[in-house]
Amino acid sequence: MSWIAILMGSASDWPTMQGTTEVLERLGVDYEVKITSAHRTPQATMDYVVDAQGRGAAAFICAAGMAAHLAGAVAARTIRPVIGVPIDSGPLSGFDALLSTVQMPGGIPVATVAVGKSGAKNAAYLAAQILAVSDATIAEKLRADRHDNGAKVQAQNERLQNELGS
Ligand code: RP5
Repeated sequence: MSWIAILMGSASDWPTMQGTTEVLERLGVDYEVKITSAHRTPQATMDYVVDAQGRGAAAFICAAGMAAHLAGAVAARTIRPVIGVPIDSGPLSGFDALLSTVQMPGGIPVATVAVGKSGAKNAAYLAAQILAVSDATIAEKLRADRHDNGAKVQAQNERLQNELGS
């Protein structure tokens, strides 16, 4: 069974990254989540990447704030897809983490999602979409989720039109 490895640089990233685990659970995707830092625990981070890859992790989601090098460091060590979530911690509100995560040199990609909570959710959707290429059950859950999202917007519009009396 394929699963997703989620890494984050600090416990302070967890409130944001709970958005990732909530989506993965809804979509029936297995995952592990670990606090490990490119700067503060570099060897443990590399050891975990090798171990997780050996145990079948299909993709890595890496969240970090400030000088966010976690996703890039992981991408340097694996050819599994790496998704980077820039966290809006620190005085620059995530702009620093966005640039640190997205500006990878050619050949070592990090699929970088939006800063903060939306990015945390989309990292889960993107990981699920990667698994859905070869997993029909996850593909069906993704289709149902898209349908529900559309239905919510339509319901919002109907309520607005009723309020406006149109
Ligand atoms: C990054 O520095 C972490 O990913 C976190 O977003 C930020 C601040 O870390 P803490 O000082 O809260 O541990 O490495």
